[in-house]
Amino acid sequence: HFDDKEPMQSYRQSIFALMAMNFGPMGAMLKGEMPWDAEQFKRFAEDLDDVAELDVMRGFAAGTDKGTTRAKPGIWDNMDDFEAKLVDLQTATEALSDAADAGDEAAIKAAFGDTGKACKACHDEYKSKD
Ligand code: ASC
Repeated sequence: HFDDKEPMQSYRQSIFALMAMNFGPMGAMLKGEMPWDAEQFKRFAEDLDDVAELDVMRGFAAGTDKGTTRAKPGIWDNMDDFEAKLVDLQTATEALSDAADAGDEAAIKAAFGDTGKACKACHDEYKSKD
């Protein structure tokens, strides 16, 4: 039957999947698991930032918490903190994209590390491990 929570759950999960699919290859390049390609790296960084700038909060609208995804109920009890962590992520992905454009390896590595920390900060608090 029609479940109006499901579309928003799919929406937010799709956003996070796209984030991971752009973040992952950058990590692989930085670790030497994938050949370094500055143009591709820039593209991943730019797309990651674009995805992070989508209306992520729409995916967490009131009433979309059903306890069947890994999104913890605490999100809906701490919406301001949750949104602040999203803004931190957007700040980090923009800095990473800027660093990729500038092409300085140390700055790229630092900005990539900050982006990973922003992912993790939110996961630690708001994403269930299973
Ligand atoms: C990923 C992914 C995450 C983050 C996180 C970074 O590629 O799927 O959840 O990076 O591990 O700390």
